[in-house]
Order: sequence, then structure tokens, then C-alpha cells
Amino acid sequence: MTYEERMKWFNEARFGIYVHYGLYSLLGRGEWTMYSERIPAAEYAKLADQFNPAPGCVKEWVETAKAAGAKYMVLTTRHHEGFCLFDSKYSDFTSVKHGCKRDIVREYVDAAREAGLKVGLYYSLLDWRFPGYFEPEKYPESKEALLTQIFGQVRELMTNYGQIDVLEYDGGWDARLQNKGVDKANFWRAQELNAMVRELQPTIIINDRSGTEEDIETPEQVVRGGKQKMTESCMCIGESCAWGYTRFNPNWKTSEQLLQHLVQAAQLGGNYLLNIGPCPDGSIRIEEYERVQAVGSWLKINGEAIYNSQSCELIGATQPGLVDLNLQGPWTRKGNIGYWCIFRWPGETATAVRIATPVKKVTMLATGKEYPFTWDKNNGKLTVTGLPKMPQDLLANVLKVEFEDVPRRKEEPDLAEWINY
Ligand code: H79
Repeated sequence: MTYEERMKWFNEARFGIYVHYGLYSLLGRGEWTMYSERIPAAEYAKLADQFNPAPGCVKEWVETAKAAGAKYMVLTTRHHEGFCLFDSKYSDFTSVKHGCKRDIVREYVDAAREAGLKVGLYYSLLDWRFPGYFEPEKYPESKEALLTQIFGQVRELMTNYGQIDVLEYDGGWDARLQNKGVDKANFWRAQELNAMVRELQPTIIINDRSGTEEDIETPEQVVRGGKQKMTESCMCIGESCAWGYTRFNPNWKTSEQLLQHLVQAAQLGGNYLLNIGPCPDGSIRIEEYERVQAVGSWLKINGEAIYNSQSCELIGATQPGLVDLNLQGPWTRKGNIGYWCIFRWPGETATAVRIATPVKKVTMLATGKEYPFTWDKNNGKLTVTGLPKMPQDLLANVLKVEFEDVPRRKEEPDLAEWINY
């Protein structure tokens, strides 16, 4: 199977839901609490017996992902704290041996698959309970034990749960931030590890955080396009917020912002992985649900502009994730069709510039209604007229623009030319 074939569904999906859930969820101060408060491992481990998610809570996660219009999910099977949401021969620090005594990964995989969602697993390479992670030279046996655990657990995850569609490593940096490139890959024996993964799961998509290149890059809290490979931009709903449940989060992004990120990721030919952090009992808080649900409602009507879309070079926003001062919104594309996702409704007339390809037809995606337009091939300006004065959709309105060819951006060799046009 070629890279393109393996990546096909992922490229069509464009939108996934990330779930961060673990012992840190009980504390409500984010997933880094053990380390940022330097809580000793034995003390932290006491939380495990209080880990008691409500029965069936994974259904809430899956229903949330469906309501959002997402096509896949990724669950933290084990974060940096080391607590596993799955059964493991390599550790007793799991949800199967403590608290609820349930295999949450199993519940999640089953529920997501049943809902028709692709299944992703997150796995942190580092585990804060191992001195050998922080000081590998001082505690070589602990470092070895950590690697034994990693290889054993990744094998378990890749063997015991049927087909896994995505594997997202995290925590691949060393504690002193010294290892780069090959050194980083060698620290985790990444080549060997990923060879094992691919033997067990031949169609899987793997991110690059174990140090080897693999299939995708996964930047955090920004929307970026791929330099070398496909990009999945990962983000929290809270601004400057943790990924795990944060009880008091002062800065919620709006649904408009989330949708702008999604469209921008699609314009750049990448995916958007939006995170939810379930409450201590595993339920989804309303602040998160209402925001992603609004995105999902929009996608029900305008999904054609997002799912299975391709990157587009037309100018709709100069900065990823932003709707600029002077531009109405990003463009996505399918073949010769451009989807102009307008967040700042301009009123009756919408003007796009630097369009090099002739335009054949303009309709509103949501209604199918056709609008008159002019396109000037000399200055590359598209002017759509007769539009409603008021935006019909409060999130974003999509103009579906049919071109004669793949829409291209017009060069501006003389930046001043337009002044006296
Ligand atoms: O799971 C979520 C985060 O907990 C995790 N990745 C997402 C998906 C993540 N962990 N760390 N980071 C993201 C950012 C890394 C920050 C670091 Fe550092 C800078 C690690 C090492 C240098 C701050 C300073 C933390 C330790 C030292």
C-alpha cells in the first residue's frame, strides 16, 4: 500500500476529536499537574483508586464527536503520568487494576467503531514515574525498564483492539531537550518500535513524535500546513488552557474561531484535531459540547466545502486560523471548484482579488441559489453581486465558485499597478 493510499481516508476526513482523559482529570488542573507540582509518584498513584468514570461515558465522547461532524477520534491511552486506560501485562497502574476496573480503551474502540468513526490511539513515550527517563545515565536500568514497558504496551495496543487507524505518540523529547533527529529516535529505539507497529497494523497512520519521520506531523495550538508531509493541527477549545479537564478555564474559544481553524486547516490541505477534556466522571461539559456541536451543525449544511477537500492557493486569509482585517475568509477546493468560506459577511457585494482562473458560476452552497458576478481577467478581481445584505448563516457562508480550471492565484509583479487601474 502506498503512502497516498494509506492516507486517503485521513485526507478526506479533515476533522477529528481528541480526548484527553486520565487521573489528571480528577484534579481539574490539567494533564501536566503531576510534573508541574512535582507530586511524588507514590502519592500521585493514590488517585488510581478514585478513578471511577460513569458507566457508558465513552458514549458521550463518541456522540460529541459525531455531533461535531468529526470523522475520527484519538484517545489518550496513557499520558505522561503513566496511568493506562487499558489492560497491560507491563504495568499494574491501569484502569483495569484500579478504581472502576474497566478497560476504557476497549469501550472507546468499540463505541467509536460502532459509530462509524476511525479509531486513533495516543500513547506517551515518556512516563514521569521512571527516573531513567529524566536521568538515563544515572539510572540506566530504569531507562531500560521504561523501554520494555513501551515496547510491550505498544504491542498490546496494536494487537488487542482490532484495526487501529492512527497512532499518535507524544512525550518524545528528552528531559534535558538535548536529543534531536537520530539521537531522539535512538533514545526510543523508534525505528524498531515503528517496524513492529507496521507489522501488526499495516494500514496505520503514525505521527513523527517518536523521532522517525513516519506519516504526519502534529503541531499544537496552531494551524499549519505541511512542509514535507500531511499536517494535523491539534488544538484545545480553551485558549491558553490545558488539554486535560481544567475546572476553571477562563478563555473559551468561540464556535466561529473553531470553525475558522478547521477551514484554514482544510485550505492548507491538512486536518484539525480538536480536543475535549472530559470531567472527572468522564462526562462532557456543556461549554465544550455546545461549541463543537455548532461546528457540526454548520458542517451538516456546508460539509461539501470541508470533507474530501483539497488545498487551495487563493487568498482568503494571510494568517492561519485568522480572518484578516481585509479578507473575508479562507478558500477550500475540490478540483476546479473553489469554496469561499466567508466569515466576515461583506453585505450585497463580495469581492475577491488575485484570481487568475476564469470563473464560470457562483452559487451559495447552503441554498444552491445562483448569483451574478463579474471576473476581470486583467486585474484578477471577482465581484459577486445581489447577495443578501445580512449573513444567512451566523457562523460562515460559503460561496461555491466554479472555475474553468484549477483556481490559481494571480501574481502581482507590480504591486502598485492596481492604484491607477
Ligand atoms: O497531550 C497534550 C500535552 O500535554 C502534550 N501534547 C499535547 C497533545 C504536551 N506536552 N508537552 N507539550 C505538549 C509541550 C512541551 C513543552 C516542553 Fe517543557 C517544553 C517540554 C519540554 C520543554 C515545559 C518546559 C515542560 C517541561 C519543560
